[in-house]
Amino acid sequence: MSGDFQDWMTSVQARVEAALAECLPRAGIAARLHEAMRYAVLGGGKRVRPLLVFAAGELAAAPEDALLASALAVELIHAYSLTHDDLPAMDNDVLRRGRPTCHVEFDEATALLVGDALQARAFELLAAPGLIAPTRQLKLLATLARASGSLGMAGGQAVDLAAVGKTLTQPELELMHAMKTGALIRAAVFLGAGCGKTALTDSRQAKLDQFAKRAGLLFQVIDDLLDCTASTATLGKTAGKDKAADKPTYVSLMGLAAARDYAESLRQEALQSLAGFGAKAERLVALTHFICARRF
Ligand code: GRG
Repeated sequence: MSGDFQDWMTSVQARVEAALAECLPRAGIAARLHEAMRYAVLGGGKRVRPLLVFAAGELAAAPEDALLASALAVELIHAYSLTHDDLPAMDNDVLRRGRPTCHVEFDEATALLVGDALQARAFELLAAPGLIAPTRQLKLLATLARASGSLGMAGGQAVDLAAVGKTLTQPELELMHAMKTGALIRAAVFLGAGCGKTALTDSRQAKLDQFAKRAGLLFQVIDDLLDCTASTATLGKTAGKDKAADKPTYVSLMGLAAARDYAESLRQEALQSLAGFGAKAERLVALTHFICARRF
């Protein structure tokens, strides 16, 4: 990782971290809920989706305030999804980011409400007046809503829950992940570039979307690899969960070596999609390598 990219990443993460802490309520009438929301969001996390928002924003010289609102919105949706995913009715996990999951630290009802409230807060932030031209802002809101809903993340989660104990074909597995993990990553990239004052040309937008789809899938294949190769201590969440829960993954479908090769081919495809953007795509290129090199 170049020093320049490391500096950029640290600076974006610090800005996002501070803004996340600022945008979530403290105390008040629903003090316990607010405390749990802060617990779910502020306890670590790589902030990959906010980094993608900011990196994609460089393609369109997007203004900082719109990028920050988009980054926060996407990260709050992500934090809500993890909180709900960990619930006993779903993945039933007790460890997240090296700490007890939200329902363990608080209780199940509170964890449900945390997800609900984070989702609402995400859209409230992205709807802030004056971020960008209203018609373009509406497009960002609609994109994030669609990516989060039954045709995106929530739908992918439903397919995932129904797939336990089944053997999926590669196209079926791919579609599930495109929805469950990929849709939000794709939305992060779309929002970042969409914050620019002028829209990308249709062909550039298509190339960027191609990148986002490959990067989303790459993120998931790496996640599957880490689940069976890394330790619980390194991951900060229970390792080996996919196998224990009899979940179809890229590793169960194709084996460890082939899953590694597949990740490498996805990396190459993602990078090829960015070729026409030149130096403006430098951060997205570095983030693609970062996604591959991540250890947790
Ligand atoms: C409950 C509606 C609903 C959806 C849940 C995202 C999700 C859908 C489930 C999480 C299951 C999972 C482990 C998916 C693999 C990819 C993924 C989202 C990993 C966690 O994201 P990271 O690595 O986490 O970005 P940090 O902690 O760094 O934010």
